[in-house]
Order: sequence, then C-alpha cells, then structure tokens
Amino acid sequence: MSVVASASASLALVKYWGKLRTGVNLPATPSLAISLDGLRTTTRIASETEGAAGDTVRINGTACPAQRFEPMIDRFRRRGGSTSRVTVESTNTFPTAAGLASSSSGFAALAIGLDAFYGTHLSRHELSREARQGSGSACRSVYGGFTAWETAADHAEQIHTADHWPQLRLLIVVLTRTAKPVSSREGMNATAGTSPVYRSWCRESQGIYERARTALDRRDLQALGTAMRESYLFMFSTMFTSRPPLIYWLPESLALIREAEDMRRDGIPVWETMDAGPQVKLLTTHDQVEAVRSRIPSAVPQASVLVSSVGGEPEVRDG
Ligand code: 2P0
Repeated sequence: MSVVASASASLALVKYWGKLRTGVNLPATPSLAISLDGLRTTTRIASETEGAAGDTVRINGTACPAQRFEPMIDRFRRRGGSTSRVTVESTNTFPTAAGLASSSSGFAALAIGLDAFYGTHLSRHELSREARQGSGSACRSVYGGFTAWETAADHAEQIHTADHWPQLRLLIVVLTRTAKPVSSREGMNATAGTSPVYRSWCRESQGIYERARTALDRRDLQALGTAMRESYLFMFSTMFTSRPPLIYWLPESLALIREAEDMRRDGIPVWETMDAGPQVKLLTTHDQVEAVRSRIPSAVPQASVLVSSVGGEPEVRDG
C-alpha cells in the first residue's frame, strides 16, 4: 500500500517570526501567505518492510534522521489504529532549506499523505493543525490560494482560492543553493530571546497584517506590496538586532532590493520580500514578468529565476 501527496510552498507576504511560549509553534505574529505552484513537494508514503524497527525518511534521495518526523507519523498511526511503519520519500522541485519554505510544503505533504495512508480522514483545519506541529508555516500549505494564520491560532484558514487574483506572479531569484547555516526555528527563537525590538515587531505586525489583508481583498498591488515590504524589513530588523546578530542577506540580496526600488521609480509595479535566507522574491503581475526579469541580470548576473503563479491546491492519490 502506498500514497503520493503533494503540496505547494507557502510564501508569506506578512511574516510569521516568533512563537508564543505556550504550545507548539503557536505564532506570536499573524501571517498572510500565497501558495506558490512552482515550488512543490511530492511525498510518497509506503509500508515499511515487515519487522522494520522504525520509519525511514528520505528527502531528495538523502536519508534523514526520523526524529523530526516521527512525532507526526506516530500521531497519525495511533489515530488510524495501526502499527504499520512507513518509508517516506520526499522530493522538492526547488532547493531545500535555503529560504524557499521547503518545510512548509514538506510537512503539509507529509500530513496529507499520512492522513490518506492511515485512513484518518481529518478535516482541512485538523490537517492544518497537524502540519503546524511539524513546522509552523506548514499549517498554511495544506491549502492552495491565499491563507491567513492569526496570532496564537492553532491552524490557518484559506481566505481566497487562487482564482481571486490569478494575474499575480512571484519571481523567485535564487542567489545560492546552499542550505542556510541557521534554521528558521533557531533564528526566530534567538530573535525572540535577544532582540530589543522584538516586542515592537509583535505589536506592529497586527496593523501591517490588517493593511495587507485589505489590500489583498481589493487586489490593490501597490498597497499589498508596501505592506509586504514593511513586514519583511521589520522582521529582518529583529534579526539584525539579535545578540549575536543574524544576517541571512548576501550582497546580491541588497543589490536586488535596490534594483526593485529603481524599477518602481521607472514605473514597473514590483515589490520584493525575503524570508530566512538570502533569496529575494519579487511580487508583480503577469504582464510585467518580462520587464522585471530583464532587469535582474544588471543587479545579479549569476542568479537563476523561477516564475511562479498562485495556486497549488494539495493533491493526494494512491501510488
Ligand atoms: C513565514 N518563515 O511566515 C516565515 C517568514 C520564515 C520567514 O515560517 O519553527 O520553518 O518550523 O515553525 O515555519 C519559516 O519558519 O519555522 C517561516 P518552525 P518555519 O513563512
């Protein structure tokens, strides 16, 4: 018996960065996100051979320690009344652990696949709750389209399907494929514990979130882009002021931030965001993709660019 599940990465327009002290991955800030159909994880779950001592997990062909995944697998196994061990093989269509939200699509695909494998028939909200316990941002990746995850909420909600704004595009500028030296989890915990501006970040992000959400509802790209910029720059200011400082940026990241400013000055509607890594993501509309793409090499000649639209409802099938 085996199943194949796939889910898209969740790109935050307004960032989750910081956890409450209670519970598992409960957010200290609200986040608003887009599902990226170009960045997908596909996960095959099959029965382990009879008598196997544990579960096996491979990501992009490399065996991984199962500890990070075992609690989730155990919960589904118990709920499904099974004792069956599993082999999990997960592949990403994009670089892993490099600030491209691979844990969001990874844990969402795992939760959706385990639900099918063990026949637990959870609702979407319950799947979101499960995925969150693997990795916070994964609670948004159990849906396609546009999602919101409120402060302290134990699951995310889908607020619009992809057809709300099908013209939106994200150009993901991959500056390096090297995995980041500090994980998001360590980074956000260090920030919460040491940055003197962390409390302001938590306070201010509610207002940024509300403005972004209204802009999204109205399909107002300029207002959405402006709020999105405020969110990532405030998030990074908490990292820069951590002790020791946490700097995910490369010189090329800043070159692209400057290029995006120049593009806006030249009348191209494009706004940038970044996550816990050096890659820069550029938000625009389909009719501007070529204009934006043609400007990237002048800032970063070596970068590769992935263009993604909104979409990507998760899928699951026998396999
Ligand atoms: C986000 N990030 O909202 C933010 C923006 C990175 C920057 O969620 O500890 O892998 O597993 O809950 O979800 C990345 O952090 O962290 C993240 P855990 P996660 O997308």
